[in-house]
Amino acid sequence: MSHDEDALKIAAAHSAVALVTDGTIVGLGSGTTAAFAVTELGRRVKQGLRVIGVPTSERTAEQARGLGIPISTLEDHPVIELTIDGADEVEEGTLHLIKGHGGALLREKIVASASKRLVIIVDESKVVKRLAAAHPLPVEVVPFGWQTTSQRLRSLGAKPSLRRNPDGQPFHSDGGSFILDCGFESTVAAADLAQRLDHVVGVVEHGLFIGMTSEVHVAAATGVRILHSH
Ligand code: A5P
Repeated sequence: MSHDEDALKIAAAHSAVALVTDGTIVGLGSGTTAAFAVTELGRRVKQGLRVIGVPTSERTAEQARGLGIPISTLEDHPVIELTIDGADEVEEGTLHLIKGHGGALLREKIVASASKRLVIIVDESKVVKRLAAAHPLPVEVVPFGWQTTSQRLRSLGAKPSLRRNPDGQPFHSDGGSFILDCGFESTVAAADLAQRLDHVVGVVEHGLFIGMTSEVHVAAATGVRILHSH
């Protein structure tokens, strides 16, 4: 990761964390950009800001604990005022997203769906005209019979590849699922594909976040611009 890329992630993260006010229940996203937001939130908590964080992954929970950010669960805080999270791709205009490159998409989607406001932080390279043209779509599947599920995804036009750890073993999400990274050769109509994926037996969740984004803080060398959903 270059210094410049980190600087953009930090700029987007700080822009979003500036929205957090005293007493807010905040959803804490996962991934490298969201980690910068958690760091900034930790800094403000040390200065006296009172918040409760609901983390979207074990890794984020550990980071938040280490920074002294009080954390809780959806059981205790079923409604989250504001969630700040990263994304792999943001579709221009619609603000539909691809998430899950970091493997936390299920918990991220559950927290996002419980949030009044979903604020996405990205650098400008992640804003695209069409989703899934450049990056695969992560689809979380039950390990049992995953090959059968993979075949079903092929019939929807996907080219699924089982995500593996560096040691060659299958990657497991925090919930113990596998992830199939699905490339698509032809253009994807994201909302339509999401609906189809919702009905595939064996799919736990997929990384298409349709109509969930409230705003996107996009960092470029010239500054941070904010895209709003309509
Ligand atoms: C985690 O599962 C993902 O959804 C991340 O939010 C997404 O991959 C963005 O990650 P980076 O900020 O590390 O690029």
